[in-house]
Amino acid sequence: MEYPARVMTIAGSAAGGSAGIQADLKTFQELDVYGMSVVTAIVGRHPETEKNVHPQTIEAIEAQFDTAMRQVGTDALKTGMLFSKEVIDVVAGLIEQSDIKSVVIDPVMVGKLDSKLLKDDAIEALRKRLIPLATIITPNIPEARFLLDEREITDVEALKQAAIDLYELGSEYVLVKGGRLDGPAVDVLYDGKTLTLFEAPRIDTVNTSGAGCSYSAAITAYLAKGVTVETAVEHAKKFVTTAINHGFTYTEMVGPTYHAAQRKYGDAFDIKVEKVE
Ligand code: PXL
Repeated sequence: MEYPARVMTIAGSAAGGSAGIQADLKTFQELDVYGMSVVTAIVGRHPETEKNVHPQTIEAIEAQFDTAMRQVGTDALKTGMLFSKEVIDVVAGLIEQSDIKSVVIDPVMVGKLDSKLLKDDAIEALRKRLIPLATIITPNIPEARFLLDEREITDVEALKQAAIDLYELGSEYVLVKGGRLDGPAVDVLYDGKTLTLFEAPRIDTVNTSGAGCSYSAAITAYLAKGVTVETAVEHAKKFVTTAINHGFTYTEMVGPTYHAAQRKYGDAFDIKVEKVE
């Protein structure tokens, strides 16, 4: 038997099941890779105290990473919600000491339901310590703006320029996701030489909680399987677009994407891939 490729997520636990570790593990399972997790914090709002982020200790974070690496090892790693400068520094150290081939950094900052998922003083550590270790970073528009200079990003031209400028932070690839623009959902990939545009149709739904987590988890899964970054992004965008297309909600709150959609309903979407020299 050929064993599945191994993937690890270092991220927050989202109690509602749509985002964070839960979205990552569901995505990993759908794409037939062996998923492992390091929980950095638990996100769930207490009805009386209103406390929403419950950080784990550095000891607990290191223990999870060490256990997963010794029991299994990993081919690819993604990071999601890291929350504090201290956690970012520790995670950067763990990555530096490992020989993990592919590292996907999703610079998670704010959740769909407006949870603050990164402390203000952590942004410098993200920029200086973690992003230079990345194979690929996957900011959405608010995250790209925050990592740059708060510039406006209101069209695909600005998305391309943001990708070019973010490349200076030292990752091998930058993927800036244009999901918040009007029109089709265009993402821009930059490798220091070539801009590649990935376009999917816009889907009219509010139930996209965890879409970004699931997208970067799918990229991680495909990289673990050994495809190129460009192919990983294309396949992952197809996966997440299909999951968004079948998004739903159990309540009046913003609901999850449907991770099983591609398996159950097949690929509904072709991703248009266009290279710009
Ligand atoms: O979707 C961003 C996100 C990431 N990680 C965790 C979250 C959320 C959004 O709520 O809770 C743990």
